[in-house]
Parts: sequence; structure tokens; C-alpha cells
Amino acid sequence: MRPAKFLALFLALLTAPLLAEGDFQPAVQPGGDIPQPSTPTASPSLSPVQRPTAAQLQFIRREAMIPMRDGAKLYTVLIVPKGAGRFPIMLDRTPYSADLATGEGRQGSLPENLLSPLNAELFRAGYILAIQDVRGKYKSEGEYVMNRPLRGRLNLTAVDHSTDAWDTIDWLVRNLPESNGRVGSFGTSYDGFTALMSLVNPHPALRASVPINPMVDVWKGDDWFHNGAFRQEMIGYVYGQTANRRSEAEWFKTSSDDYATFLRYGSAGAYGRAMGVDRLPFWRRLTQHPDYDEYWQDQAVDRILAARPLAVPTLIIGSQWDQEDIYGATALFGALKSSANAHFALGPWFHGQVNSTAVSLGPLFWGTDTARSFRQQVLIPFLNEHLKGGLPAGTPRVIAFEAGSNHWQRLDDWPLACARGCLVNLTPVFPAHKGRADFVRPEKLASDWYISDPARPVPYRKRPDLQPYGPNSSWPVWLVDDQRFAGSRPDVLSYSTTPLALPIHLAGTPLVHLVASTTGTDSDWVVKLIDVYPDNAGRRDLAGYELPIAMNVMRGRYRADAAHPTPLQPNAALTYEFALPQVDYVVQPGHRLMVQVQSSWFPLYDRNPQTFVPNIFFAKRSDYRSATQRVFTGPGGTWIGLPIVH
Ligand code: PG9
Repeated sequence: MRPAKFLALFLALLTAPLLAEGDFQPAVQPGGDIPQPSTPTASPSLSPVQRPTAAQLQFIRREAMIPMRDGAKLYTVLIVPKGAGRFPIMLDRTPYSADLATGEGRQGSLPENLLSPLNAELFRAGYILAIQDVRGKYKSEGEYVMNRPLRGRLNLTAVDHSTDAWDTIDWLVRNLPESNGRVGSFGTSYDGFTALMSLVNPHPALRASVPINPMVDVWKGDDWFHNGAFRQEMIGYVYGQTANRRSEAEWFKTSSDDYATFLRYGSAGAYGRAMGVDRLPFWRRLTQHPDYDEYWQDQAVDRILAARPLAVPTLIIGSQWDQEDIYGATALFGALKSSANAHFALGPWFHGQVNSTAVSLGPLFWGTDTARSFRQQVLIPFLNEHLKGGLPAGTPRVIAFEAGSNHWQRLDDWPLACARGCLVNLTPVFPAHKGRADFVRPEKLASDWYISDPARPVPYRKRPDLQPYGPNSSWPVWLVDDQRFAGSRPDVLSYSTTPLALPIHLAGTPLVHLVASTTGTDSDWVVKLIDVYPDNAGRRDLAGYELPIAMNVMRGRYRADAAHPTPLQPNAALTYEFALPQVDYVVQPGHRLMVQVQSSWFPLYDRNPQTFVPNIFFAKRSDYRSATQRVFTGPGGTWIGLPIVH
């Protein structure tokens, strides 16, 4: 790019109207979220791989530029079974490169060499795979917008993921001679989001959908925020996805410990500014919308889909220890379960693990490959019924893996136990004074306190905290990390029961009812429900292990209204109620249930300055102050509602 033009662009970006909080600008702006023109540069210099010839391939690979209604052509890789016949199409619309998803950089000619286990099994089951770069990414034309909103006040253009899916499906069934006229949409995470977008005004050929760990409400509990606490370690993702079209701009790998790096820069906004990310439109939108305002409400996919009949049989897949989108699948099923077309699966997995192998998760072993058995016995029969006109698959309304007894349950409803509207009510467990917890409310009102110091926040995992998607990171399994590293800190309160005499089966949504005060005017509250293994756990590596069953964070300023934050009254005992992620888990006899409470979860979540400021993204260093936190137990005090079914 000519220097003058670059300078003009640079100045334009720098002076782009940084909106006052609350202004409502469409998310879709001219040029989209990737600074233009990012001329598609040569593909990254992967080590030259001897690509198999067409004859060697077990399938026919085609590449199509499919025209959308606005003229943009979207790059689509087609993996077609060889031989006669007509096949259903499985469509995955991705921002992560169709070429990478179909074997770029990998060796071999077998589907198993070149595709994910799920995709290879779909191919083996007689499906055409259509993997498409979403608009504006990699080889597709058009302008990329992160989670492009549906047409409306956030998107004044004529196109969105719903129209792009419609146009793609229409083109495929009309132009693919091997098509049997039926299409399924599927994908994981962001691709799960695009699969859900295909259900808005679905094409008549769309006859099934499988959203896996989908992004559904990115403020309440998916990728960007949890109850308003910002997942600042995702800054690298924003940079990688929107710095250029082919995601070749890698986030700075210099950080050997994100804990130290993020602490050095202060607020998330200051870090973004220091790293130049604030020139990227999506980062700016994130920092302009810290509250659950209409900008996020309008994009909540569970609300969007609940507002219309679910016309397409849909198998929603959630992971119990999903480190990225733990909210979406369960919220979506909750919103759609009045429809007979809605099915739900909850597996003992991390994010996206259903696509590959799942014999274990961290220290936990299931005895079988729970992902493969689910794909073979539930997912593919579901698709065969709806896309091949096959035998009724008997897909259950709900299928949930009972972690601990390690078997699948077929159910008519889910969750089984919750605060309101479930078959079973919650059973309270009461933190009591001095570290005990009990199923009987303590008779005496008491309180425990700790100093929450933003200069020494509680790490969300043992340090060094490697970048989530960086080399050697064990990011996928952080939700099953042993919590003893945290419990030993003076600013983490731990309460545990005596060893259980009988097993407890938790099947549903735990509820936090926290009664606490702070000397500050804002505060975060992190609550963890933990299974404490006995010292004689049978396996040395599990002796005394503090296994998280469900954990979540609540940003105090939003306790009354997520859209309009208010300061906390210092030293007032206030009640915070929020759900923990849904679980299907058996706590075995001899184990203890533990509740941990703390006020930071760093650096995955940005620190709360603990003084009320207009926008925490731009909190000044002087805003960050220590506060004394006090958790109240006993009559009128804290309890955790457990979804105990027996
Ligand atoms: N859930 C993944 C992600 C999305 C957005 C930010 C960070 C992570 C994903 O789409 O794979």
C-alpha cells in the first residue's frame, strides 16, 4: 500500500468516531472489521507438503466460488464421495479456513489423514462435506465482521450469515450433481454460531442442524464476557481474526506468563491500546459495550431463535467443561425445548472435544471414547434419519453423560433440577464459619473476610499462565485443574462438607446465592463448586484432588441490572444470585463437596478495580484499590443451590 494511502488509513482509523458509551452504531460498517485493503497475500509458507493426486485421494475434492445475492463469492471446498449415488451435504461455514479444515498442511490421501475425526466419519457415512470460508475471511470475498449480526439496526446491509447460508445451500443443491437435495448445517464454536444462523429463515433444503458448543450469548457466558467480567485473554483471538484476512498476524508470543504481562499493562483497554489492537473495529466495539446493552441483547442467539418456530430438527451439543462457550448450548436448549425439533446432548468434554477423541479429560477417565460412541450411536443416526430418509433414529430429546458413574442417560427433559421450572428443586448447601459446609443451615450468623488486592489477583490457574492458544498451553483442560493452588491463598475462602456417606447425583443448574459485602464500590465474585477427592482415592494422582464441577464469575456492578451498572454500597451485605454452568455429575461416597469464593480470576478475566468507574476497560491505575471482602454465613447468609436428583 502506498505510504500516503496508509497514512490516510492510519489517521482515519485513529480518528474513527470512538463512540460515547451507549451510542448505537451498526456493527457492520463500510470496510468491515479487517483493515482494508488486506489484499490476500500468498498463503502462509507452510512446509511444502506433497499433496496427493486426485487419483490417490479417497474422495473428489472440488473448490467453488459460490455467488451470494450481493455478488460476493464465497470460497467453498467440496469433499465428494467417489462413485455413483446421490448424497446429503453437510455444510460448515467457518472463519478458520476451509483449506485448513480439509487437509492443508497435512499428509496422506485418506479422509482420516486430512479431516477431523467427525468430518472423516461423516464422509465415511456417505455425506458430502461443504466447508466454506465465511464472507471476508481467507479466500472468500466481501467484508468480514466478527459474528456478523443479522440484518437490522446492527447490520444495515442486505446480507448476513442467514442469507449467506441460504444462498450457499440453494447453489449447492442446484449445482452439485451428487446432491440428494438435502443439507445439514453444522460446526463448532464460531462455526456453531454460523450453523445457528442458517436456522433463521432456513432454506427448504436445510433438513438438519448440529451446532456444537456454539457461541450464543457472548456477554452472559460465552466467549467475550461472563456476567460482565471481560475475558481479556481473548485479545489475541481478536487480533488474529481481524488484523488481516488470512489470520497471518500472530499474537505476540513473547508472553511467557500472561499473569505478569496483563498485570504490567493495567486495564484490558490499556493493554489493547499498548498493543495497537484498539485500531481494530471489533476491539473498539468490545470496549464501547462493556454492559449488557441492546448491542449484545440484539445478538443473543437463544433470543433470536426463540422468537420463531424451530423448523429444522436440531441436535444441540454442549460440553460440561467447555472452557470457551459453556453457556451457549444449555441456554439454547432452554430457549428452544418447547419445539419437538430441539434435541440436546451434554458430554463430559472440553470445547469441541466431541469432534475428536474423548476417553479422558484431564485426570478423569471415562472408560470408553465418549466422543466416538456419541458420534456413531447418536449424531450420525440423527443425520441419516433426516438427510437420507433413513430409519427413525430414536434420537432422545436429551442425552447426557453422567460423569462419575460414566454412562449416558436418555432423558425427556433437561435440566432435571434448577431454581425454577424443573422437575426437582435445588438442595441448598450452606457454607459455615471457619471452612465448614453443611446441608443444614448454620444457626449462627457469621462472616469470613479476606483482602482482595488488585495488585495480587487470584490466578485462574497455576502460573506460568501460558497463552490460551499458544504453544504448550493446556488451555482446553483448565476447567478441571486441581484448585489446591487457589485454596492455599488467604484471599480465597474454602468451605467443605464432611465426607459423603452416599453418592450425590447433580443433574442441572447450580445456583449461587452469595451474601457478601465489600469496602469498595464495585467487586467481582467468583464461586466454585468442587469435588474433593479423598486421600485414599485409589489413584495417587487424584489423592486430595480438588476437581471443579462448576465455576463462574459475577461482576458486582451488574447485580441489579446487567444493562445499567450501579455502584455497590460499601460495607452493605448484598445478595448476588447467579447460575453456575449446568452439570451431570456424581459425587462419590468418601468425597467432600467444597465451595470456594474469591474476587478475581486473572488474567483470563480482567480485574475489577473495586471502585466504581464508568467503563472498566479504561480504568486508571489509581482506580485499582484493595478492598476487604466479607462473606456472610448462617441465617440470611450464603447458600449454593445444588441440582441433586438423588
Ligand atoms: N469459541 C471460540 C472463540 C470465539 C471467539 C473468541 C474466542 C474463542 C471459537 O469460535 O472457536
